[in-house]
Amino acid sequence: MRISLLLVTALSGLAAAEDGLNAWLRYARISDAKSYHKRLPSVISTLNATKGLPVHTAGEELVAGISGIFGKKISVAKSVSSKDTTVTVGTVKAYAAKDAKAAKALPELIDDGFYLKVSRGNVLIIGSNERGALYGTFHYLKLLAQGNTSDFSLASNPDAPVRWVNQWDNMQDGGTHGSVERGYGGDSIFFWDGVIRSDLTRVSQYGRLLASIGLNAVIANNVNANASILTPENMDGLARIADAFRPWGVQLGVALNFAAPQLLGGLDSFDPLEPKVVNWWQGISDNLYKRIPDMAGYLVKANSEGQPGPMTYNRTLADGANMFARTLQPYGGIILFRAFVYNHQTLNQDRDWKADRANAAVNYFDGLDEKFEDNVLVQIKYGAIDFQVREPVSPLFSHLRKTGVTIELQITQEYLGQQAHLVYLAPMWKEILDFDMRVDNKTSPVKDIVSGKRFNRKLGGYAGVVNVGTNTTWLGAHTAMSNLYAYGKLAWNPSLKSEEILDEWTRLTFSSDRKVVDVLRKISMASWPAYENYSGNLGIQTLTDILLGHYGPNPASQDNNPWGQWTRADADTIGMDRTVKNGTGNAGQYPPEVAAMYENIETTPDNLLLWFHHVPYTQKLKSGKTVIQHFYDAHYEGSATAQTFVPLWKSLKGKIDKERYEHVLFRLTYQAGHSLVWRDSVNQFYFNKSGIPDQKKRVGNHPYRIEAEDFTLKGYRTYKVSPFEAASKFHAIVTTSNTTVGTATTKLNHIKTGRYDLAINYYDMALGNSTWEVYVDNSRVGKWKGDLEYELGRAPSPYVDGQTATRITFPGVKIKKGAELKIVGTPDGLEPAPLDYVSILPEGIVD
Ligand code: GCW
Repeated sequence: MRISLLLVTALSGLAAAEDGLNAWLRYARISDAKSYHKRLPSVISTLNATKGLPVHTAGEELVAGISGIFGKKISVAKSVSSKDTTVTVGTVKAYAAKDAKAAKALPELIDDGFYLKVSRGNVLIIGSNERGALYGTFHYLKLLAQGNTSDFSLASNPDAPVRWVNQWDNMQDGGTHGSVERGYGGDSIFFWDGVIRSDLTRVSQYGRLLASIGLNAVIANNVNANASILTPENMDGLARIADAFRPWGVQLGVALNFAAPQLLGGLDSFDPLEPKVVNWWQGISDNLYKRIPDMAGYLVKANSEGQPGPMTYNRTLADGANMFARTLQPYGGIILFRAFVYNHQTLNQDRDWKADRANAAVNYFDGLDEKFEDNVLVQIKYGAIDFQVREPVSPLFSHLRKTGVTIELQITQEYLGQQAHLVYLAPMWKEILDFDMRVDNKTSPVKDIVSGKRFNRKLGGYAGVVNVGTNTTWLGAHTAMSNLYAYGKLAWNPSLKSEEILDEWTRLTFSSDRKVVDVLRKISMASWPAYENYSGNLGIQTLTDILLGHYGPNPASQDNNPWGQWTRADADTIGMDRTVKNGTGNAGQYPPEVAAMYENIETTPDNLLLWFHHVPYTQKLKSGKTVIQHFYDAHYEGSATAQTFVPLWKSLKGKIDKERYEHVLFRLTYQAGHSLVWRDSVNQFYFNKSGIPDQKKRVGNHPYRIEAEDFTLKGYRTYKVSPFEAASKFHAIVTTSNTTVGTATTKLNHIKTGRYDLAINYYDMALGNSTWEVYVDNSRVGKWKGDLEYELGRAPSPYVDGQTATRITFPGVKIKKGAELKIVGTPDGLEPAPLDYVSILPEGIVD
């Protein structure tokens, strides 16, 4: 009963406003809908459907889809006459029971695969299992939503069996990083106040989205796991989550805290070789499977970033993983054991030129390949360190041959703009998946290692850290959902092209209008290269604040701490020497052909130069530019590209519903401004460090700017910003107290009378909502509030820094020569209405 109620709510959301809840499953009415009716089936026949299981769901989804898209009411029929045009959905087994001969003639299907045939209104959707039948149904509905009713047939099988989602949801808000660790779309849809939410409507809706892109399991709780997930009450709650997912063919898995036997079980040890510990875990698995017979398995982060693990007892990682694996074997479950193992406390960059976090995974896992149980998969982040804007593929992919692996991708944009910047990630993932590791000098693309093909392994696949939240947009921004869509699509078929995935997503999410599709493609395909250009190029990593929110620029934070995301930048040189010859030896962890490429500076691609080599700023790249000039140019180019997103999006006005048009416009405008913050911070930082001027004389030279500290100040005072590069000329102004209204005035004697874009750079901290007003000759041009912390889900910061620096622009303001420009800042809470500078920009100039 509960399940069917959930279904009804999930489906009845279809007619709701365009708030993003239905993402790409809107089933929006197509133009000329009636003209399709005769080519559509008139009844639905579900074979052997059981309420609460995917074939039954497929029937309901067909009803909702065909009615939404075409306004045609059809229903699931008990019996079907030969006169009816019918869409038949079921499993191979059910189909064979009806028509053994026809079932024999089906093409080969592996688990989760489906066969789909459309022939003049008669449609056959046969899944290898229930889930496959639902996947085939979604495939058919996606075609219908794009107006495609043509006859065709297709057999589709997944490239890999494991296509999981990891959510980093905490049991309790205020835990590590709030409700969802590195989540930018609101609170957890699963947990609140230490327990599983009573209303799991959003979980069911999430299951629907995941099923529609072929994803088959979810770990709902954070890998930094709270042992309390395993209390009897929470196990009951987990069973409710599993119930909400089951109609969609999505299985539930659980992230475990290695020390739970001690933390929760009251044992005096969590040593994986101690019988009482093993028994304790067996009891947990038994109890979970009693409640969730189809549970997918476990996810474990051990001995990493303060998490407990087997090494606490001098046991190997394999000892740890196998302990869980054995408790799962009676039930057919699997364990994903993370390779993200490193010590974040002992690495020392001054003491040891050879210390290198990038070496950790191979060092820890070497020698263990033969040791893992068959149901252990090692889960490896795509790069050797941590979800940076560009990393070489993790060398560990080439070391494990017997042990199955999953590749961990991050859909939530932790280091990549936190959904406040549009960054379409499929092109980056494709580069990773297509990268040829040349194991044994043979073709070895990462995608074939992951799927199991390259080393003949049965198990393998994908784990995507998604981190949706209660926001109706799921991820915090409508456009960020193209990344979730692409993740599912690539996990099913990594050979799809980034552009084709995107176009399909756009048509389903926004509109099939040619212009809409073109514009989103232009913006999206340019977005990762742009972000790389303005946030960290040449393989230096995302130069973000790694100690605080991982969001805005702060290059200095990379170095001189044990986190190991070092740049080793000094006055003359920059980059990590990872060669075998003279550095950390990391290049040597790759198979010989790849190792040779990275060892040699001549053959290392420019985009990874500083990942593998330590060079002078004057080192010449293959392009002929020096490293430092490339930095300057790339930051200007990247941020210039981000400026183009705004007019491109504006060209779609009227073609997108108002709600989503405004939402996206707001973010793209913000991104354009913040990309300038990135550009100027990173460029100022390296100019300051190297002392080498920009050949094009842009860095540190901004003729349209007036520094706030150069205004006449009343109630405002000059403030030295830290890190220095987060402010133009290193200074900002703040109100003299948090109750004093500040006024900053200046005379615009240097400009000609005309129309200007008035750009104001200020800081919006998470400590209050200051108000600013700007006047030209005492007439008010605008007023705004510092409330971005509510508008954008990105990590909040209480500082005047690169995270909070932002820009607002008032376009086309009429200003007379000699006019008085006045800004009034009213502090709020602890936010002192900070201002950095004003730019008076002639038309067409952005600076
Ligand atoms: O990227 C880092 C994140 C942590 C995360 C960790 C991991 C879940 O900053 O928030 O913890 O990686 O992947 O375990």
